[in-house]
Amino acid sequence: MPEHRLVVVSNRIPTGEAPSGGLVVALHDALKERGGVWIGSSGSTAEGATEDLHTIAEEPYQRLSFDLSEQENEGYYLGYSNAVLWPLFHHRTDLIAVDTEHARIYQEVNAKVARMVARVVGPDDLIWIQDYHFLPLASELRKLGVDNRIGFFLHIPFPNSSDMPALPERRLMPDWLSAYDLVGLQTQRDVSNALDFLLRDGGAEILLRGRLRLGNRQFELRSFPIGIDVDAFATASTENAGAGERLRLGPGEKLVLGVDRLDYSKGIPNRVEAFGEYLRGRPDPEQRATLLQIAPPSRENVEAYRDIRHDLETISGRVNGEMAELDWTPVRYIRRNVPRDTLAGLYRRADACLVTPLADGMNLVAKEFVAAQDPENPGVLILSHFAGAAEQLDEALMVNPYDAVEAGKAIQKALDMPLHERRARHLSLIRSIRDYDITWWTEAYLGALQEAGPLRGS
Ligand code: ADQ
Repeated sequence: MPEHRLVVVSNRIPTGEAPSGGLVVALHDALKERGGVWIGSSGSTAEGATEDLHTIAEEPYQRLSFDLSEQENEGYYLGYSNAVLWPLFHHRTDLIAVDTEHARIYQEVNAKVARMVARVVGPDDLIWIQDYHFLPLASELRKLGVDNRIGFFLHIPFPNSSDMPALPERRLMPDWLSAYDLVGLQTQRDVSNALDFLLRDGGAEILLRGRLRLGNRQFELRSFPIGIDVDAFATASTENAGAGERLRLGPGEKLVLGVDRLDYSKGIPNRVEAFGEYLRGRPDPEQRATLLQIAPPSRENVEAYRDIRHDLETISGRVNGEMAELDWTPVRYIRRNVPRDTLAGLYRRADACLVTPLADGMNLVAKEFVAAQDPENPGVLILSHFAGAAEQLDEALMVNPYDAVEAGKAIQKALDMPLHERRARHLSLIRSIRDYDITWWTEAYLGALQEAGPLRGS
């Protein structure tokens, strides 16, 4: 089958020379190999933003950016994407800020981006739309007569049917989704939530093998758990194995690590609470452990994000006030980005990693931690049932992040775990992340998109 040119659309486009970060690197590799175009917002707002696309790079593939106006950014990005869709899709319907004006602007920006994308695509291009910012993009492209193969990948969970009624625009969702040829989700749980919604409320019917029909459209719904570049992370971790020395931990002191964007879905305050439980309950009060939580703020213009920061600072202060000694601060909290190489070295030094989201599409930190371990002396992954990664990584210590006592016991168990058990668990985890790495993800997805129906001209 001929390779079709790839057109990727994502909310933000990487602007640097050498893109970093799992998803960005994966898409970069796929585009580099096939040639193609990546379209996304520049991240800067311009007054009265036009529909011009700016060329950021031509080689090894084209990168095109567009600007949004202040008002578009407010309505489409902060308002609808991050204060309606994000909380809804992460089971936080209490945080949804419904605003009809924001919903209107979200649709309008999708229509505008569709016009820009339509100008760029050729008849045989494969179009791959990323994430919840662009749910209606294919339906807008179809209105413009674009009949190319169009795929969508949702990086965050698909809401269950008890949360969906909180979305005023839910009746539009079946048309948004069915305008794609392939809707990719992270997990089986997401597929079953999406099927439940589309069959019960959306009027869709099942054909064969994940294929659905809605009106005169046929489309596919499947899970493609996203992975990481395992070798790149493993190499970075050995090359930066000294990163942990800068922490100046005491002799025998254990390191427990948390790495997340500061987001209420990640369960960071619950985790500090669990660490406090562990400290209070540890059988040997002489045993010292430090929780290093790296959590750079994100989306600070959205109110719920300011609240989570306040919660985290309060609880960290409380645990430290209660437990710290003159020469030991049990919770260290860093509110900035750490270079990826340093991060890889810290993962390797850590005795345990706490990945305890309350809801998460996949969670790449869990996979990065596993990739960074020394197989001879690996650390232990403590993983929430609510991370998408839990479907694959069942040899992690699984916890309920709402139960601080249980999670505290899991920390104790991780720090006491004998070497043979750590090795056996690590071996199973690393096999799983190698089998489903980032190259598998891009190839499996694009292969399925290419086969999702006959392409014109092929
Ligand atoms: P995120 O919610 O951003 O992604 P995650 O999958 O954990 O969550 O990815 C975060 C990335 O940022 C990781 O590569 C991590 O190393 C990096 N990172 C986090 N904190 C950092 C710090 N302080 N300094 C440097 N790097 C840091 C969304 C979904 C996830 C899904 C991904 C990919 O919410 O569920 O796994 O997309 O599909």
